[in-house]
Amino acid sequence: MLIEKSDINKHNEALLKDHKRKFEFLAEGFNNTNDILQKLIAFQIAIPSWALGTGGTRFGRFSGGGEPRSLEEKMEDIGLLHSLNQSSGAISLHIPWDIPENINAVKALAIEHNLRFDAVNSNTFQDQAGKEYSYKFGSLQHVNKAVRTQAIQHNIDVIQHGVNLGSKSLTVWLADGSCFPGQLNFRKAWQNTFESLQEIYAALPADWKVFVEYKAYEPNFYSTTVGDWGQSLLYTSKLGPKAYTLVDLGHHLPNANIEQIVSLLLMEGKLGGFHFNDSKYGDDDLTVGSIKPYQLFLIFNELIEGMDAKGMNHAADFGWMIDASHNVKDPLEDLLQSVEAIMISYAQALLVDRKKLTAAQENNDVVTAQEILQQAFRTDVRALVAEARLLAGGSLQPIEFYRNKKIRQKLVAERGAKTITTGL
Ligand SMILES: [Mn+2]
Repeated sequence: MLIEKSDINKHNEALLKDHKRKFEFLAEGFNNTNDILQKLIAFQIAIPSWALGTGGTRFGRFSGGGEPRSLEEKMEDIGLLHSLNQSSGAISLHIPWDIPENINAVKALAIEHNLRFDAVNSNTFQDQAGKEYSYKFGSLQHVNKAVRTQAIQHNIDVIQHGVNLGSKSLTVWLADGSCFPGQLNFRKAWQNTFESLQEIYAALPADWKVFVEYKAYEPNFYSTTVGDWGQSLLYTSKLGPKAYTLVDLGHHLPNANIEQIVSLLLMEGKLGGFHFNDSKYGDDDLTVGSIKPYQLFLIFNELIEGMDAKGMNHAADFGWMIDASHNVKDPLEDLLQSVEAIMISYAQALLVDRKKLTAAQENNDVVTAQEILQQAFRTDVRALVAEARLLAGGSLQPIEFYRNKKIRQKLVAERGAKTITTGL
């Protein structure tokens, strides 16, 4: 469904006076407002193709209706989000759930919706139709070389799909691990996984990256073969310069200091990308910023500090992606909330007075250091983020627009109430 620009303008007009009042009040407090606005406009977050339908849990799935039935409809949904917030101009594909049937048509659709293809994701956590071997006991780590070969080939196929679309990176998340002590020889599992990753690495085009994602537990509950950032860093360091670690916020043990992990990976030049979500207990895949907004701000604070120290481009040098699942919310509304939360944290982190913070750190002035961070975090930057959206041609209030225009109802009418998103 294409959103008419004139509808967005009309919607914005009614909100403009109130918005301008809030924005001007806020902007008075900064001397680099334009610089911040330009950075916000440039910052794009990839939407994963698997987050557009209702995810559900192992206990059940409650469809919201009107869910996309094909890759093309998923792209239309992301195009819809992007036209509203102007910050969702990328898609991260999951293979084999989203294998394009007609490459040229899919590429044309991406251009129509102003989307680029971010990392492509392989899947060796499920058995695939028509494939000889099962991944029940792992894929790249498997004790049987034939299983490993099948999984390696799948990843190479995924790279080829990505090349066809113009993607530049592959994300490998492995469910590999063990559920019980004694099940696995850790050393052999590590070696098998490493050798498999080496073969995948060798198939990467020159200008590609591979992201090795880690996860503490689930679906395996005793050990995971890429279980934490240290293990991922070990793989990516040994693989070579095209290999990077990917941080998924939900993939840590409780209370892990993710901002410190991010800072050190960045320092080592091994941070490649992000999967944003939020969690209370584990890999909950909740709306970004819904549970721990301060943590998200602290992560962005380290990201900006580290990227600026290296002269990196905030928007272009990492893969910024959402990885979430929606059980009770409309997925599109949830994604609008997530993108907004990311932009708010990014904007707040841009407000941190770096010079003063460095001085406070050098003087061991703990109180001032904390005050500086909290000054930025407690600034309500929503009008700043909205102004960036407005300048880019988006909606001042995306969720309000979405509801006023009854977009979900229209999608249900178009696609049906009982649709199930491919892959879910
Ligand atoms: Mn992830």
